[in-house]
Amino acid sequence: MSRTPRIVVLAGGVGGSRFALGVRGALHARGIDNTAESLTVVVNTGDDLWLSGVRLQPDIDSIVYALAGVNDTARGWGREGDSERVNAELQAWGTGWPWFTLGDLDLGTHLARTDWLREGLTPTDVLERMQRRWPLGARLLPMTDAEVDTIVTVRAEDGALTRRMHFQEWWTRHRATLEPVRFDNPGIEVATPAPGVIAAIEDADAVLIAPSNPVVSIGPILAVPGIRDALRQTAAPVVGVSPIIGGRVVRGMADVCLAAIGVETSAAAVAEHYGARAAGGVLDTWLVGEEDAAVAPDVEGLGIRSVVTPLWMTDAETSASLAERALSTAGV
Ligand code: FO1
Repeated sequence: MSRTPRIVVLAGGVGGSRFALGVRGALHARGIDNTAESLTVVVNTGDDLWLSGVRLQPDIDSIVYALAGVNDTARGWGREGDSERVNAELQAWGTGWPWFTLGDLDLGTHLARTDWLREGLTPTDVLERMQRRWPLGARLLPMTDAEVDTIVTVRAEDGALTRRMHFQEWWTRHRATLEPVRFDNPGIEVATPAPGVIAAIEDADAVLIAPSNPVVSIGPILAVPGIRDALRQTAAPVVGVSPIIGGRVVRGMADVCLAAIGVETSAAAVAEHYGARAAGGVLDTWLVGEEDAAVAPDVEGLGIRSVVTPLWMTDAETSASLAERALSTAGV
């Protein structure tokens, strides 16, 4: 391909940021300098929440901080070298959640975002402003400008399905130990894709689905009306990367989420969940780990091309190699 390729990545938090870094690295390695013109990342906003009067967008912030090189790599969220003085004061006032930490630098982001939202800017405008401070080498778009925060229904001890809580409470307070029965994004059925999302998918040379949580990260993106149809209709190949390696989740608690929707924790089962584009799903190709080579024929049996390749993203180099494999698999 002689002109700069147009790549769209659908992404959630940690897996999404590592993969986005990898794609940016792979494009750099190909001699593409202005990767922001080449790479669009459509980010999950289902993890978003209001807390202590500010709007948090955890997946957006994880990807912004990672691409800006200011993320806390050990913890996997928030800013590197952050302090927690304001958080301690908020706790003393009894606001916020005692199990949820808002770092001082991170709070600066939430305050700026909330200020801009109050001025009338949309989440897309806010994200565009954030990218003026830190050139990220990618164009980031929220999946939608609507507030569609994920609500988890858990099985109460007496078996009744009565307890509902915000995803972040289930995830960070309960560490996904309460059995989830369903995940909902109230209002998503009437949400619209953020400006630029559909055009990016339509005009793409390749669409890549990051190895993010299929249920609570990629799930909400695909649930925004119009996005699934755009993926089905684009001329670009759609290549997904398995978040399951060796039959296990790489990080997070995706296995619990998958079980709740009746999907086994295996590379083949997640491929089946996304489905073959030829059969009304969203995938043309599925990258599976070498550890999962045995399930490759099952994936092929679903009508999805299966490519066995190393999937571990342990550093910038391995992330870029994986991204390069996804790009070359897509014929880009
Ligand atoms: N995760 C935690 O496990 N504990 C926290 O206190 C916490 C705070 C936090 C604050 C801002 C932010 O953007 C993310 C934060 N996370 C925290 C991560 C987040 O809960 C999840 O890991 C993601 O939403 C899942 O992708």
